[in-house]
Amino acid sequence: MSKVVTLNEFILDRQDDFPFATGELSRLLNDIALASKIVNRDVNRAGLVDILGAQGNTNVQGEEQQKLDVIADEAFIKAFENGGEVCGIASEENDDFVAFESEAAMNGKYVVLFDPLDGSSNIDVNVSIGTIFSIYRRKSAIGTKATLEDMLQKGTEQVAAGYVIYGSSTMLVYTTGKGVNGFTLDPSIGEFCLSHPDIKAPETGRLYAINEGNLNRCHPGLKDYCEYVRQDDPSTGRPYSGRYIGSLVADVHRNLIKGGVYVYPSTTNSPEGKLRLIYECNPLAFIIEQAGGLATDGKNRIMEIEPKRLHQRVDYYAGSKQMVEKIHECLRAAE
Ligand code: P6P
Repeated sequence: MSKVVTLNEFILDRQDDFPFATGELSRLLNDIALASKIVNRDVNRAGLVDILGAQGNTNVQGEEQQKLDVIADEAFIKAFENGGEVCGIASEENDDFVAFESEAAMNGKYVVLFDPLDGSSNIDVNVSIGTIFSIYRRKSAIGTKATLEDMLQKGTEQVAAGYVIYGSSTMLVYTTGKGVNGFTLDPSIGEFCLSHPDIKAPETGRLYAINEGNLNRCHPGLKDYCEYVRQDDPSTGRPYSGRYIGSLVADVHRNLIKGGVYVYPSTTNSPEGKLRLIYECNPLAFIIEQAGGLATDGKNRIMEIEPKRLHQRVDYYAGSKQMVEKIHECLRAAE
């Protein structure tokens, strides 16, 4: 039986991956892992304790805040504020960014942008949900309060990114720009253990994740793509399959492992798209590109988009390289 490598051991072994880092990024990744274990515990108890059902508030997106959303948001903010590596955060659940005010935090080198619990509408029906995080070096001076400019950096500036999927098992998947590695939580020891080293997304696949209910309200090229996947894959003679979980992290994770594509286009209802650039699309794009896939807005790399607003939304086409390229072909042909 091969040696169990815990996340902590892996991060320490890979310390040299972070040039000039003196351990802060390692400690920050461990803080995220700890907060994920706390959220995992609450997600697993959701059906038992009175934390199901809406908190009664609505978040900045106008979505009813589930109690677990709020619990997860608070758990991660507390971990970042107390960890001493982070000077400020921006959360998909909060209207504005937060610049921490303690002296220790203001000396933090990093900012974290995150979606504490994506897919939360699935909580009540026990479908996998996820946390998504993105880590940047601050641009403002050490010792000062974090600024909006710290939060609005291009995805190419990320120093690390990842997600936690609370599913049949709980996994933490992250990259620091040196490949993608996945860790599965072993509840018997409370440790994330290396289970998916060096994840590479298959160049192509048979699974496509799109809400076909939007087809009459989005780019006509997507109708052509959905017509294309109704035929067998010409290169294998095998049929495609639609797999849309309605939980971004779960769809993206499956496509990374098995090959596939996830699409959320802008529609007449959501002219800018639904998914948020800095909390969801950029961190997942970093992971997907590091695993050999593509993540675009239908034309350009997601990570090249200059963010203008915290809650900016974008069109999102992400997953196996050849499948994203095929969609680009359909979009161009229909223009
Ligand atoms: P729709 C969840 O709210 C989410 O942001 C993603 O996790 C998911 O892929 C998408 O929205 C589902 O949206 O409009 O198809 O229900």
